[in-house]
Amino acid sequence: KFVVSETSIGGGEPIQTEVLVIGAGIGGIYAVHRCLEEGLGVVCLEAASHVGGVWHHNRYPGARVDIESFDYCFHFSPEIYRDWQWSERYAAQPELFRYLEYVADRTGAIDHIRFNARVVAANWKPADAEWHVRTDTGTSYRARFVLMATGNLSAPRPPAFEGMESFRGQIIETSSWPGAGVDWRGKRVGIIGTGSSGVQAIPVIAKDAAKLTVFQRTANYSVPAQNGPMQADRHQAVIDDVLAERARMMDSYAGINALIREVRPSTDYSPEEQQAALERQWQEGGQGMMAVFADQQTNPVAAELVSEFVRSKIRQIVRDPITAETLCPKGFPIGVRRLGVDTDYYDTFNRDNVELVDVKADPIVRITPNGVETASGEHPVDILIFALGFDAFTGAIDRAGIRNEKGEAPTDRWRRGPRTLLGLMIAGFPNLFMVSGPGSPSVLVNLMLMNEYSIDWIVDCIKWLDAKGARTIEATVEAEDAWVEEVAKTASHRLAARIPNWMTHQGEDGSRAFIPYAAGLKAYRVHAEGCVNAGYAGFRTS
Ligand code: N01
Repeated sequence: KFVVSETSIGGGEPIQTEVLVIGAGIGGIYAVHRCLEEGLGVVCLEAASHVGGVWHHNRYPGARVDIESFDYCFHFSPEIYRDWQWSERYAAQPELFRYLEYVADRTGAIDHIRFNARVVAANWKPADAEWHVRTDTGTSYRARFVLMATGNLSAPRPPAFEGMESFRGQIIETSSWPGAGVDWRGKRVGIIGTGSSGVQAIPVIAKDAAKLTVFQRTANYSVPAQNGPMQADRHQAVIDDVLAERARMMDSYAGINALIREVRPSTDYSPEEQQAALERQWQEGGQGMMAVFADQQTNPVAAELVSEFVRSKIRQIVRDPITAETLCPKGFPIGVRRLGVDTDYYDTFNRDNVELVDVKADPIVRITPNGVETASGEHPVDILIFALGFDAFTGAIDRAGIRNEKGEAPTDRWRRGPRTLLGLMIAGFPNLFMVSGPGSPSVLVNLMLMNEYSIDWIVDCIKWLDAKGARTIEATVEAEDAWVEEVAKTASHRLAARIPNWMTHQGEDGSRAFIPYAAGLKAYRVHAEGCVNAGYAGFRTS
């Protein structure tokens, strides 16, 4: 029902549209819906055969959201919110995928999405004040505006291990899990990568594999989700007034209920009270572990208190002391990398069929025909799974082949980190909008809410341009410079900005920049709305 191949509409003449949306994930679906509401001509191009974005591609076993489902869904429509019943506190990938199909269908967005259409080139033509866009099937589009709804974590980081081509078994990436499924029952499985994807997949695969070998480079902090059926009363409380809830969440740091709480600095508590608060949070489960104390993301002592609590849990759960110690994250505090939210992750290492290989101490040398060779010897496997993460933030932007009138790519000037105005536009690239791009709170907050906010801002901006009879809008270099400075300033006191991870940009000149805007959604809105109220200050129109 949902598959409309782009080739079926391809033709010689470019297809004209006012707005061209790239990507039919969470952002793309909502962007199409908002354009339709405002009467803007819109086409959405999606490389995959279905909507869903990351929730289509990341079909690995155990994949589920790490923010509670009644938060991690669209809030713009009380009717849609009311009519979709989540079955679990943390919905699994198949349910999230069905939900996004449902919203695309219910809003009518689906009729404006062309599937199997990967954008390979987008060139700004100043004479026409239009973007000329081409897909991999050769179909061309001319659009006044391009909206990059391509996601920050959508371009997989491909495995590049020596000897991969010699492997005789099956190679799989969590970020592009085969639609037909994978049968690992009774097989020897190896998995490389223990980030959010790895910690979710490992417990599920371990249950049926003959043997699971986990190759861990950096131990990551993870906490139990304490998943279960959706708590109907909590869900109902939101249904009763969805728009008030939306406003409340937009007025918070992250738009995540587990993080909206009055907390005091760790120094306000006695050691016993600190441990009791941490234990309560462990039993509650989920991302709330990031917000037990007000100072845990800025004060190294508070951060270490929470970190050591989680390490003590790992040591309690994992029976073999050497394995437990290898699983204990060290050298960086909890929260500076994305916190894993799991079901039975640490307990999985008590199973007889699970082996942990510390590839920092025992590095991977190459992939062999039979498995993975580390310095200490060969680990034979039948299936090798890579959970290596993403070319975050810039990967999807680079892959779309965007060029301005000078032939520059958006990231050409990003050698010391992304340069954007509000994570929405890039100087030198008129009429090109990014949805929740680098320099917005993006991955630090609930992306459902973030995308709604970003897209509402963009659509309002297009309406404003139309009302004043302008054809183009572009960020000025000065405003972009000022925003880059603001982003750096807000990150400067955060521990996360000091530790290399996928949220930090490492420049070849040794520079390091924290990519998201770190002061949260509420503070971001002050800037984004201040800009609008000042007549789109920092933007130039023509
Ligand atoms: O990727 P990651 P992810 N040799 O980059 C390892 C979101 N997400 O897909 O840390 C050996 O976190 C790497 O090791 P190291 C969420 O925002 C959300 O798991 O670089 N190992 C690391 O262990 C998340 O943060 C959900 O030393 C290598 C792993 O691969 C983000 O996506 C679920 C290696 C990559 O971890 C990314 O998560 C899933 C090598 N050469 C993802 N190269 C939910 O909502 C890399 N690694 C629950």
